[in-house]
Amino acid sequence: KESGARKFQRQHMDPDSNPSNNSTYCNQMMRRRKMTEGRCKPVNTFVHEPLVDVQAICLQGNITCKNGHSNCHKSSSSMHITECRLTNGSRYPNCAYHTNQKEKQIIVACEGNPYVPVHFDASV
Ligand code: 139
Repeated sequence: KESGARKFQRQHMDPDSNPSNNSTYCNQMMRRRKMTEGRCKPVNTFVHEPLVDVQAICLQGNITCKNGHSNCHKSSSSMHITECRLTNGSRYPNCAYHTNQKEKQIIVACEGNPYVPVHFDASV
């Protein structure tokens, strides 16, 4: 079975690309990374930074997550990200997304030993 750490990497890591406002990025990536199977995942963020830099966030500022748990961490630096948001008229199985590039600090939840990202909480 896929581990939480691997699932985070599949859903949120894309270190080797920087989509130049490529409006098809999210439509392709949400499908390629299997977030349009069974339903259209409504919001998903991809991070364009080295995996080691995202894993290191687990050692950075500890904060409370949206669900009230205390295992969230905010990156000390801003990161290159792409936010994928389902378009208003989009209906499964035709999942269509808005693609938005941003540079923001990100908040992830970490778990395990090694203590690594398993959930994307927010960007700020
Ligand atoms: P999710 O199933 O939420 O978590 P995504 O992050 O991809 O999957 N876990 C925690 N979950 C929440 N809070 C904590 N403190 C947790 N600690 C451990 C994956 C696994 O992480 C575990 C859970 O038990 C779970 O098994 O918000 C809903 C989805 O939307 C995404 C992130 C999230 O899915 N999203 C939201 C973005 O990608 N970007 C945004 O800006 C907002």
